[in-house]
Amino acid sequence: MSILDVGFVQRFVRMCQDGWEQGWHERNGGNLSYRMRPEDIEAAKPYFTTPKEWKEIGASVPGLGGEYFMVTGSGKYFRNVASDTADSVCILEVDAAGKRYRILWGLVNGGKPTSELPSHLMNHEVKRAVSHGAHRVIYHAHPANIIALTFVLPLKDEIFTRELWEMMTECPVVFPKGVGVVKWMVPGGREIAVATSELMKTYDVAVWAHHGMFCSGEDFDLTFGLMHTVEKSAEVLVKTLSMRPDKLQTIQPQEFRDLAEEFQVTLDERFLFEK
Ligand code: 2HA
Ligand code: ZN
Repeated sequence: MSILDVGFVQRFVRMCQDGWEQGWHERNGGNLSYRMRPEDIEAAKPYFTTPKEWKEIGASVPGLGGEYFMVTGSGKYFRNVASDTADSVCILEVDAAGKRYRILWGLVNGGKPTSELPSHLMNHEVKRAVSHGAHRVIYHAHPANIIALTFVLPLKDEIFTRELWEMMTECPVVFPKGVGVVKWMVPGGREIAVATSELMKTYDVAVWAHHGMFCSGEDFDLTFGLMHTVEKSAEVLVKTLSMRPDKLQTIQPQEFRDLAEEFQVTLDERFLFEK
């Protein structure tokens, strides 16, 4: 047995590999974090090394005091996570106040957790609260089609949500709450973390203009599937806009309402405006 045989570690590694194979993680692009369950901590504990020193998170997350996370490393490549897991990712513990962290396993050749740690942890704090503990995965990637759309669509939640919903019938069922959009900001800092976590109170998806996307979910499959669905829809929109700037036909507001009733999801009327 090694820590690489533990279930959550295998699912974490597989998700990194899946994202790499989608082409969403050029070079060191993107990052992934997982809030560990008590049974994950128990299973991983025998492999923990001597804790590293406590470091500042760069954000305050009191709602995550004492929680453990597996996260990708800053500057590490998703491409290498499967072949060199212990070099590429780490397990960290957040202190009781939610201000500092320390590494308990991984990043064996040195390094730090993801440069987007403030965004990840602030998103986890919000999602843990609003989902009553259900959400555990925060995923950041650089999918090309959603990024392309941030150059041609107004950076408004209503516009992005409606356009993405129209492109594939399953979309309103997969992300009924819609998507939020963050204007261009310097990545890695507190400001973009605050803006993103504000959107995460409402949405499970935040688009970062000219950069990429953040998704939140209960487990690895749901969170990867969410990123995959939004990006697929964005791809259809890019293809459609490339063929002709206006749609000849599309799904209508009343048809969305019919869909919502059949699939028992609630769609905010904010997104069902008449055009
Ligand atoms: O390089 O994606 O946003 C990691 C990132 C920063
Ligand atoms: Zn990024």
